[in-house]
Amino acid sequence: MKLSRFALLACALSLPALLAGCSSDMNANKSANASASPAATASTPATQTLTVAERPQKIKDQMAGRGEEDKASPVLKIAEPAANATIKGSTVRVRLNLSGDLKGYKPHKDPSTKMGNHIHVILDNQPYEAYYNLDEPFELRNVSAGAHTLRVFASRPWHESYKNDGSFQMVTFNVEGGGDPSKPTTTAAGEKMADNRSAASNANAANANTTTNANTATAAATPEGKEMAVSAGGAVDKSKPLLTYSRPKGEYTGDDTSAIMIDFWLSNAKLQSDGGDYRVRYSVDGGEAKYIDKWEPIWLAGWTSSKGLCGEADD
Ligand SMILES: [Cu+2]
Repeated sequence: MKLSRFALLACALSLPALLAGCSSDMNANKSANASASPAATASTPATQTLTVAERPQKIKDQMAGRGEEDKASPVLKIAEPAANATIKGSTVRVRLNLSGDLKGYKPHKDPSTKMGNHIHVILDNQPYEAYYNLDEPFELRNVSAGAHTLRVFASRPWHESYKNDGSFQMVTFNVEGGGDPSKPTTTAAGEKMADNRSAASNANAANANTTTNANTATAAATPEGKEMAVSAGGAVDKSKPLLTYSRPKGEYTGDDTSAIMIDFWLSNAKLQSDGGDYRVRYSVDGGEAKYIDKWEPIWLAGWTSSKGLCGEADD
């Protein structure tokens, strides 16, 4: 059998990236450490030795082809939902305004390559989904009742985020009523945003908080879903250091497996080589912890193939 299919799934990879030295303050993705790994059971792959590699030539060529666009400073504003809005029902409409020094940057999916600039949209602490056409609202359907956090940031066709001020935005909102917790939250196109398995208990936690102290209503545990374990990080606090995980995600095949990018967004934290105090720690498949000291994507080479059981779309 030819193993031509490499699968590296966000849910199977368990690639925790956290800000070392501030773990008690870290809001997001702490639970990645503990995420269940249903994949890679069929065969034991060869020992994987990952090394930091150069940015792949294919990406360098794409950057060169984009000219000035790659140096754009896109600024996003979340027009909907409004901060602290209460939304009745279970459908949440997301609308974004894009401005800034764009240098031609425009989200758009090329129909032939199925690629293009896009926005990463993250509900609570879930893997992102891609948003390509800002002229149409991005709908979250079957959103569970309770407090939610929405995070967005501008991305390139190869999923590397723009890291300028204003590219990242975050808003907290509340859903009253909510959807069917036995079914996942999806986009209008049916892509899964959250599986809601833990939504019910989180909604209860939110209610408990509301009863005791209205101010802490949004500080309830963030709902988790998909294959991620429930985060022990607590609710997102905009004033604290926050790492928002972005890549890798989905399935990597063929050429794309030669080097795989780790990319994330940092708020309220500067890494050591950028003149700050923080380091980002990551490990792959529970392996040795490594550090990132400069806020830029890294590419890792040396992946062995493994088959995943949960198929995520790679966008
Ligand atoms: Cu992307």
